[in-house]
Amino acid sequence: MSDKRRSSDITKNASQSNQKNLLDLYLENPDKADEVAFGRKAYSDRRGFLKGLGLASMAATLGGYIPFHRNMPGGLIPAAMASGMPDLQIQGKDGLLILNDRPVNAETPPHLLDDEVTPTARHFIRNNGVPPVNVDPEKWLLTIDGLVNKSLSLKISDLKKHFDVVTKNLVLECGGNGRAFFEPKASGNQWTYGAVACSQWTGVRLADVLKAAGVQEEVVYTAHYSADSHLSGKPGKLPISRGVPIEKALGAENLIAFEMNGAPLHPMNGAPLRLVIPGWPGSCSQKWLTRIELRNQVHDGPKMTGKAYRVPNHPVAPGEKVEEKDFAIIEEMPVKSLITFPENNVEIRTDELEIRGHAWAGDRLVKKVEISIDFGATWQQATLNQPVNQGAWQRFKTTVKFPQVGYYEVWAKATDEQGISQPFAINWNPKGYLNNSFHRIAVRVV
Ligand SMILES: Nc1nc2c(c(=O)[nH]1)N[C@H]1C(S)=C(S)[C@@H](COP(=O)(O)O)O[C@H]1N2
Ligand SMILES: [Mo]
Repeated sequence: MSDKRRSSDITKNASQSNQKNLLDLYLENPDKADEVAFGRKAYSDRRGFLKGLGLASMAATLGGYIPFHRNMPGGLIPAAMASGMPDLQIQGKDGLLILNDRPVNAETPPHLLDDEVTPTARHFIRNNGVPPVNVDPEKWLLTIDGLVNKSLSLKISDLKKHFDVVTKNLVLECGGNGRAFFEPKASGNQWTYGAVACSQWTGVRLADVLKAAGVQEEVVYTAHYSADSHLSGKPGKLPISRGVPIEKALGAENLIAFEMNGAPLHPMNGAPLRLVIPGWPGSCSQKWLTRIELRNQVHDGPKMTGKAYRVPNHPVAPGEKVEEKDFAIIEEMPVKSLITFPENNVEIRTDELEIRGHAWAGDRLVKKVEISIDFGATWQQATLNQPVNQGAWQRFKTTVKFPQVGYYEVWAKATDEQGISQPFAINWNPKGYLNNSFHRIAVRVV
């Protein structure tokens, strides 16, 4: 049909990018691409015309309301994406690469994460469902209930009025960051390096709010609920509802946040209210937060059970089948580092080069970062800053000297305060979580 012809017209443009991106997906399978970008609801609606969630998410993606949306055929590549650009254009986001999966999932190339505080435009997006639309921050309500002395129902203005408002730089990293490098392949978003960020969050301490409600003796776990909807469009079906042990929840580092980087949260990063639970998988940090329930058992909401955000509780060989009873919930994230300067594949004409990046280690401190330019034969220690607050990443910096022209790889290795270092090899697990192997970049000295 004519849709097909439109697609093939731009094949040349698209093939310039070797990134698996939404444009490629449109070329391969326009209906699937609609589903990926705008949700299953939009996909079916576009047979008729775009409306509701589908229209709202398309408008958000394309950066504006679409007056003639009724005329847009299903599976048509929006021209905004078809100009040979590898990036999905999302209003307020810049330079992110879209991954081939469900409604908007986008990561940040490492060299765009060079800032101490990640700009909102470069904060990755990981959605399991379809974000809520027509959000009114003034009317937004957060409920704290379950095993509490007194249930609370709080507006954002109540949070600001009754609790300390604090600002912290906090690392969020998806548990599946680095999944693309697993062999055999693990299913799920093929994140490379960029499902991590350290923005500056403003909000109230989760602990203060829970204590105000009164945490009862038998509480062991939190359960987080939100206003996004399931891809199936089934009312009441939750895309994700995770929680953390109460001991972690009561840590002073965790926020219920209403601002990032001095402005209201970005719609794709959870506006108007979200949790930020640094040091643990990003999935613990519920976006579009509406309710926290305190429970006397480990939470069993969607993505808490089975293989989701779980890893084998004993070492396994690559490709080995693991029984479900042998999986354990991921808690603290492992030590990791990222080289943010220079960009991978640089060519330089000098023999000295500054190397910069960040390192982080769950709830622990990073003790040292080492750099190698000889495939790990020798290492030199980089200078390493203390975190600006608990939960922030730590800047590292050093200058390396290349002995002669040629091809080099710069490797980074961080070690945490317990003496645990990043491994060279990937710790394979069925769902591809927790890849904290060295970050490597290529440098050509010419
Ligand atoms: N309500 C809701 N919260 C959510 C998610 C989601 O799909 N829905 N995704 C989680 C996952 S898996 C991650 S890694 C982080 C990503 O946060 P970001 O999109 O702001 O980068 O949000 C978490 N919170
Ligand atoms: Mo995630």
